[in-house]
Amino acid sequence: MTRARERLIVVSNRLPFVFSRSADGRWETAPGSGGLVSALVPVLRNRGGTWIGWSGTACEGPDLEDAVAAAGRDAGYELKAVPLDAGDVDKFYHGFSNEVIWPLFHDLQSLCNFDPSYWQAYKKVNQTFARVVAAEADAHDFIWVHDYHLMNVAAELRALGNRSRTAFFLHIPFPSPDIFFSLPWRLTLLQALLKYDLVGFQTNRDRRNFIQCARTLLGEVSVQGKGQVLTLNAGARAVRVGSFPISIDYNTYMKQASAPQVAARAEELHRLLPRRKVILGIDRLDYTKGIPHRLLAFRNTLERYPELRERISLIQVVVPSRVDIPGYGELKTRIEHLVGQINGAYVRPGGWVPVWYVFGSLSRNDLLAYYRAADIALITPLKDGMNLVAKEYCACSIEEDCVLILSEFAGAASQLHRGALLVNPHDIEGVADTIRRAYHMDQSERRARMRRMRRSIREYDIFWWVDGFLRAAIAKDLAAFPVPAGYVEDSVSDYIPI
Ligand code: GDG
Repeated sequence: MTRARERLIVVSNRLPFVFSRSADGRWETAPGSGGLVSALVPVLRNRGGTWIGWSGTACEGPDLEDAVAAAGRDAGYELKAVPLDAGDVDKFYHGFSNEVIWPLFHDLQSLCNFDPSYWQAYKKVNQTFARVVAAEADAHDFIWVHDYHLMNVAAELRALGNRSRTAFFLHIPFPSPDIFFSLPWRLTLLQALLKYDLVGFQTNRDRRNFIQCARTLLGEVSVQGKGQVLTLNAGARAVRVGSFPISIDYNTYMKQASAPQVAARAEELHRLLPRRKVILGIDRLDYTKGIPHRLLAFRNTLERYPELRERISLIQVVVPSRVDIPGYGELKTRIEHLVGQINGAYVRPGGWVPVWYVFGSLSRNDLLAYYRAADIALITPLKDGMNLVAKEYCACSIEEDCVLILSEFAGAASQLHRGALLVNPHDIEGVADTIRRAYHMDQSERRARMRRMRRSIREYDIFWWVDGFLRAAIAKDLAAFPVPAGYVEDSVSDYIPI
């Protein structure tokens, strides 16, 4: 049956819910976490459609299908689970996705494990996804595939004879040719990406890297256009390539952060930390987030600027993530060791504790309260596609009286460079000096900077992002997509304050 109206089919590695068996054998459903879920749930809730992804558990069965369908009914859009067995999950998810693509695309080549069996599993799982999508979609539907786990899906769909319009959005950075070329399957993967009708990146830098890789690997490539969306011609294929900086549901964050219970919790945090400025870091447990570097910078601040002792406290929230992947356990140990060292060296028994460390997920209310309570957000990833925490922090800073310290290597820097204090996360003393600068910044500068960032995030919110992406997929005239005001057009050197 063909539908008259194009339906939106979102495809991602995981469904936006986590399914687990309770002690009495029933399935329990909890909302998923992470940047992709935060960004897309409001979209499907608003527009309706279907979300296809893995349920997060290897035990499939009719009762799980019922639980998935019921979660979809409650959420207001359809959910469809892709069955994966434990072997698939191991080599595709833990292996190729998280031991090859994740480190490589974050410029951490030395952490890659290019095991050939990982690539085989990646191809097989992408094919499984494509089969589920092909069974669901007809030629009128619009298939929007997300992220680095599923770069081969369009190629597999085409091999199955599916002709729906397809688009891909990469939530993580795309590396420069020097880095990308170490991937043994670089040509196949690049050609697979070119099977999509539209490929979207977070920043112009990522898009430029992709175009340079295509030029070098394929030779005859030309690029037409100017602005946010370009056309890349490679042989007979014309593929749209765009930069679409992802954002947040600004109004909802702002409204929820204004709620009395959030304000009360934020005040309570301030009461617990009297007469000092609260510095906040919130990250998934991941080596790309630069948590140890940040702790070293905080320690350096206390060492070199003794007048700030007892005047600042760092709340570092680390959200458990990918705990089964080698290296993540060691990272946790390293972080906890550093926290222990700093607190051991500087704590005032019965009084000031320099680092408040939380390992766990915060409730939504607490997350908003932490954002509201923090005088300074210290967001210093070594590399990040965008970093939504930075945008959420600004949206929740209702009094506009706080400072964002942001890594130059977060995609968010290309939008927030005029309001945030940008830092190189590897430069421990530079970050320490910036913490001091943020501490002493006067109120009028704090307000002016925060207002500028909030205005930009309000204007370019998640609905702008979705709308722009979907329009770019269907628009005839790409000249209607100028680079948004305030965005850095091209290279990182345009906004690094050298
Ligand atoms: C990937 C890319 C890109 C965090 N702690 C808690 C919590 N969170 C939520 C935040 C935010 C999300 O998780 C994290 O998003 P990020 O963007 O910061 O990072 P990744 O998960 O690495 O996301 C990233 C993103 O995709 C979107 O494209 O920006 O670059 O790596 O929304 O609020 N939520 C709750 N409790 C917590 O403790 N409830």
